Amino acid sequence: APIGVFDSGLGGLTVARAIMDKLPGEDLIYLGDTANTPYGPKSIADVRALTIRCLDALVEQGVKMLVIACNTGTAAALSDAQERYWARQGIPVVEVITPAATAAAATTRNGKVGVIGTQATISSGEYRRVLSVNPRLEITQQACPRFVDFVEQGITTGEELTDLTRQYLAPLQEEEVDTVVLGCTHYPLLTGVISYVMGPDVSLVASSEATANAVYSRLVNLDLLHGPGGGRYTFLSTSESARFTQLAKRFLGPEVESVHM
Ligand code: DGN
Repeated sequence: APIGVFDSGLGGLTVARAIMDKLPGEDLIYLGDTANTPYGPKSIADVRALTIRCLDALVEQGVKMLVIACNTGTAAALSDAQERYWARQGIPVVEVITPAATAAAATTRNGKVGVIGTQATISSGEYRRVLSVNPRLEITQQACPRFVDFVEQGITTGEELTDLTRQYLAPLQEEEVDTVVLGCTHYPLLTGVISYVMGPDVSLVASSEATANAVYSRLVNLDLLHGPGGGRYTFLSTSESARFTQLAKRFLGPEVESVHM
């Protein structure tokens, strides 16, 4: 059975990409809620309802595991999803916040961790909650609401973006964080400018990488690895597909030619 990967739109393709790279033998169904993207500015209650509806749709496709590839969706629906799918139906749920927080805790040397994400993700305080389990860590959060728009317009460099990045990241620099969690699916595409502004001594933790590692170990622990021979990918979106396919190139790379709706 395939792994079901959900995101509010396209950004989760960075997570899908990382899973495809680490687990080339697995089938994958991706569902992007492009009709309702972006989730970032919506209320937590709205994001929760939209997320559960999409996860239900993936369960109907017969997935063996759910991956909430969206940070905003995770922030809103994590505990509901664990209860609904894992506790009641035995379908494991992997999300993006815990793996990224764990990776950040392992990466930081001075204990000062910065978290950036959408407005809803930062307001939810979920990253802070998960990271605070470790009393050694000092956490600085910053919402970067305009980053998603830049990425979706294909702008990942340039003066305007660099200035905005300096502005957003100033509080993290003031606190002298040595590790930054890229707490949004779109931000791996901005690692160039974020690294440039933060400097070479600061580590960036992408939730996509950390999540793919978590998917791997969960599948092994539950004895659900398919093994070699799979690798069939299906990409679904909740709105018309032309823009999805065009933008998907930016996130997924060459495989995007095989996108079917
Ligand atoms: N996928 C969302 C996230 O990871 O927070 C970003 C896109 C959005 O819906 N704003």
